[in-house]
Amino acid sequence: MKDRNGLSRRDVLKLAGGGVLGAAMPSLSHADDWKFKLPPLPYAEAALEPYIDGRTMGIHHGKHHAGYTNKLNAAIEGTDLVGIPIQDILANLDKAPADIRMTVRNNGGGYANHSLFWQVMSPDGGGEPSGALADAINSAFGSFADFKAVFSAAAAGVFGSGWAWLAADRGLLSICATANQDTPLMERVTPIFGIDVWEHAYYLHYQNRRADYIAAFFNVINWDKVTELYTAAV
Ligand code: MN3
Repeated sequence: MKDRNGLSRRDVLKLAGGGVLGAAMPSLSHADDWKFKLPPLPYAEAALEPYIDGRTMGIHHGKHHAGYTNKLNAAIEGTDLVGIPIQDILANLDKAPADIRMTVRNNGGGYANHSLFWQVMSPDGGGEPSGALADAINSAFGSFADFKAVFSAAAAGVFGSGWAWLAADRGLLSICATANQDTPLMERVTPIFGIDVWEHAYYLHYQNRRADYIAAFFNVINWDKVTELYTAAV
């Protein structure tokens, strides 16, 4: 059942639990509580060197990701989207007001994509997954080496700016690519890791050598975190 805003009863319950009531009665000190916050990097900017340089990480997080976050907040301020979790906003872009829909798509996607991206990298990363995720990768792609080849080709094949993803649709793993800041969340599929292939992610260190950046990325993948996300998604 949909109300006049196109929200189902379930959406409205989510809204009530997600902070709209709080946003309607702001206190002075909590007036900004509804805003999406830039998550801190879970390691030092230079921690992923030599694979990803600290200056790139600093600009990428402190300027690009911060920019998406601020523009997303500015776009949704005062709208019905306040208080809705980002994955629900992105899965229901058709319900966003038409005049801000593209801004929310680009900056909400950028906010969500980078929030995931920092988590799936680690200075202690690399190697191969084990356990349930390894089984799922072997089952879907044949072997880890086959998976790596297909994923790397997807990332190399993005024309212009975008992402390549490993996504879990219930138990089923798939590799896909998206343009700009689009995300599998828009298709209600859960990304469990992805690589940013916008030039801002690698140009300072790798210039036009995107393939070298993709190869280096495999040395910092945080498979423990990806396994956790996979387990949560299935
Ligand atoms: Mn980026």
